[in-house]
Amino acid sequence: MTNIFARDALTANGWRSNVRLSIADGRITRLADAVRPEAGDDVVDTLLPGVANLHSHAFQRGMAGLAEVRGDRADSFWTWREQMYRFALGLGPDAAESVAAQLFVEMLEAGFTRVGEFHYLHHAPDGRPYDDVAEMAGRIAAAAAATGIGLTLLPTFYAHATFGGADPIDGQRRFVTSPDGFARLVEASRRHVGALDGALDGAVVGIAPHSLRAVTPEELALILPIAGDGPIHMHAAEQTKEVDDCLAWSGMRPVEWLLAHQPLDRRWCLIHATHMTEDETLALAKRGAIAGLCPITEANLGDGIFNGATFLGAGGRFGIGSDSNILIGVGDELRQLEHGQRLRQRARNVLAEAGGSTGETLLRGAVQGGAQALTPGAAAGICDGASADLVALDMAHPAFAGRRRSAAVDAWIFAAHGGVRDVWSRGRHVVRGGHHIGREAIAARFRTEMDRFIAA
Ligand code: NGQ
Ligand code: ZN
Repeated sequence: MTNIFARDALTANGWRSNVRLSIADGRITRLADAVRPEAGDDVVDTLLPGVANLHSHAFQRGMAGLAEVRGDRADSFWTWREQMYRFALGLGPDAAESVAAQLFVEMLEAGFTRVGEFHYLHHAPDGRPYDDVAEMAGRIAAAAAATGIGLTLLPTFYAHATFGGADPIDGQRRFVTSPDGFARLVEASRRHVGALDGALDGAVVGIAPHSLRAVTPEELALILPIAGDGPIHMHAAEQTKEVDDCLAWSGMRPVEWLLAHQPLDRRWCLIHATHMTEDETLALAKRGAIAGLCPITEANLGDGIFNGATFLGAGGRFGIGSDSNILIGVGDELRQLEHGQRLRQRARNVLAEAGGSTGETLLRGAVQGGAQALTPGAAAGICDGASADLVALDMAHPAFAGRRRSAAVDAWIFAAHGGVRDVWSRGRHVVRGGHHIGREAIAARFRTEMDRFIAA
């Protein structure tokens, strides 16, 4: 049993002062406010809900910063993807696990308490399944268990190079399964996650049909039932070329096609949804699916800017993900999201409600949307019965001088690097004084694996 006392806490019902949380079995069992701390309490200043990072390809953290050299052709998302495939082809299970563990430490230190791992690096480098078909998924689960981050594993179905069922290219050989093979893979992934039940309590397994590029409508129909009641995540409309190719294939744009053929209800999360018409934007907002925005990656890959003002204005729900994992930060993602809107509209405070703090609006939105996308049906934020996923700001940081409550959140997002002091994931106190408790050993192992891999 842990008890946390906070001077200010952003609860699911707004800011409260002198809050005392009782935590048992990873959940908040009691929330009282206007009380005093008791002996043995962990006392913090400003307590925020942890954020779910709804979209990650963990292995890509291993190539962060290695694709920033201009090539001899015009560089684009598509040339980056060739480099990424080359990196992916050589990464074995031990190296992949060390990258994932390092990444999850960085996520926790940033205030992400759960990760949605959109996992498609399934097979051995030669393209053959490992003896254990979910070997690589098992490594993701092991990294999550070792670091204490909450896990929503989204095994990915990937079968084609582009629209219309084209054969996959050789660089995609580690990703490809048949629908039957995918069913076995999901089953085996569930077993891995279940075997780590003590360390991975609250883990969720959903599915991720990769994109309309990589999955035919017939395959989509076959694999959706495998999700059970887990979440369904899919990339859509990230690049304009993808929109053009989809139009050429079907006469419809990717989100338009999905709106016409799938419910896109609260179980769904569309990753990126960058290029939508006004009609698509309004329709998606109305259906209740999450727009899984990955602002730093979308900027880094030159994808484009999501129409946030229209989508949020229509009641659309969003969450944030770090996708390529080029840089890990809760504040950084939310700042990039809002700054993109400002550059697009040449205006300020675009995504806030009138009179509301932009940072707080974005943080609350990302907490709610992230929970819907990764832990369907569970309570989100700081409230009775919710998972104890909590972040305490480092109020001694100069960025917070004289700031409290929403002003502290705005300072965290817009005016600081770092700023997190403590993090609890499912009640486990894994970040203390800004450092993850396993940071040194995990970073040492990551360095060894990367030195070996890059030299090879
Ligand atoms: C991914 N990344 O799944 O990692 C993709 C590239 C693909 C982004 N879309 C791979 N940002 O599209 O086949
Ligand atoms: Zn992605």
